[in-house]
Amino acid sequence: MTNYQFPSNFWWGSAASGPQTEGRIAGDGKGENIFDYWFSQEPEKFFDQVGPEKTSQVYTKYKEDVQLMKQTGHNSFRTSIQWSRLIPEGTGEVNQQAVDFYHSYFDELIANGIEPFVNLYHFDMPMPLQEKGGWLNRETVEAYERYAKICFELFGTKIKKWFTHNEPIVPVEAGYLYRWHYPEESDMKKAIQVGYHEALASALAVKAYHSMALDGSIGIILNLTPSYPRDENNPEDVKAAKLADAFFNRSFLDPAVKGEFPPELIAIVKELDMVPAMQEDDLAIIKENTIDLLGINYYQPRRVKAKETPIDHENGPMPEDYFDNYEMPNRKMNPYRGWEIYEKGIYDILINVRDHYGNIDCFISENGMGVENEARFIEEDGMIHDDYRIEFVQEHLKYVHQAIEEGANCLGYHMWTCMDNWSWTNAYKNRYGFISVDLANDGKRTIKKSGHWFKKLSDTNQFTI
Ligand code: BGP
Repeated sequence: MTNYQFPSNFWWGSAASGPQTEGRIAGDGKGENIFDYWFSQEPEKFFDQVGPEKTSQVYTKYKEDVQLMKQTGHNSFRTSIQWSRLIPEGTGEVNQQAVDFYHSYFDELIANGIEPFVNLYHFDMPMPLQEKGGWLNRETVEAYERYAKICFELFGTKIKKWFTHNEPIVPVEAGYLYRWHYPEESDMKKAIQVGYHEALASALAVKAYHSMALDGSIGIILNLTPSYPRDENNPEDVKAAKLADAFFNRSFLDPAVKGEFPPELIAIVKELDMVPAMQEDDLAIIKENTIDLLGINYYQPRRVKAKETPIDHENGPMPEDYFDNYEMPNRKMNPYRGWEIYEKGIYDILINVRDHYGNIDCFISENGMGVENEARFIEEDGMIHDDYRIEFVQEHLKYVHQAIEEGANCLGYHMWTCMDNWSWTNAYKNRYGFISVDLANDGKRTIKKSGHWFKKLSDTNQFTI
């Protein structure tokens, strides 16, 4: 048996987002974002046709939910403000009901000993801004900067941990490369512009926050997918993995932490003649306004080999022109989500941040396992016995522990997610929470076995296996 002991002030908790949990009620003043709009147009694209207005009703149930967070050992919890709730048109009027809601939600958390971590953007572009191009349009960067400042002014004395974006690569790849999310385009030039504007918007928010001297920290949350070459001794595979890493990880990690885009990516963008539209001071703004704190979402690795398949010139260019994805034989999979489970990846990320990113303050801001039809694991006590989730967390925490022992500056671990929530087009297909949500029964909440286990872990700061 080995005992894994964590630092005494370690952040234990979970993450969620506004659009995936709050829901909408008549008269709440919320404006439409791209997911509300997309669902209204094409509900068949969402699992079981469950849309974002339903979700887990946190807007009305947050007091009950905070008690459940307490019972599952949370000392911290991340959610996001919905831009389209706070400023329904994206620009212009602030919705007072939203201000009251977020104040009350955050107060409830604080009063119960749970520190709220607040993110500003979680894929939820207000529709009036999307109609003018969304992140493609420079005006969105300005509107976002104003929105960020309003958030800091309204909630800055209460909230001490801010994040500019969650997984900014997702709007790039999902909206403008692989057609997973609205506006379902595939256009490298647009994708580059979107990514560039998001990185710039982040730096502008960091700048605004620091100028207000608010006695907290600001960071960004990135989904880092370590890129492993098929064969470490094959230079072509290694090169392919490096380029995949530049596209999907360093594209945001480098500007956020070092203030510079990776040279490999700049070279590709120039070679493609797709340098984004920029203004004179932009690069200086990015250089001078780097983050204080890095949130790391880790779900799966990326395995890569040298390009073997022909380049699709008709539909390109695409990142995959520079590498092929590699399916490693015998890899461990989460079959429901189709993602590989590779626990050591979390260690490799933390060591990379230690060695190449100045060992910046960081924490695991998401990690988790989505499983379909968890009702089959309900036992006589009425509880979902999700032993697989406990094992998943333990196996990842072993590696987090090892990285900390070796000097990584990892300050906490947040699970995705607190209670089952709405997963974009997958809606409620895969469940991730410590707490189940029964959609057929007015969203009734029940703590899963993993939630009780997590409480013990958080109370004692350790586990033994
Ligand atoms: C992350 C997102 C979350 C969440 C999670 C699970 O990428 O930050 O919003 O959804 O992944 O993924 P999915 O919902 O696609 O199953």
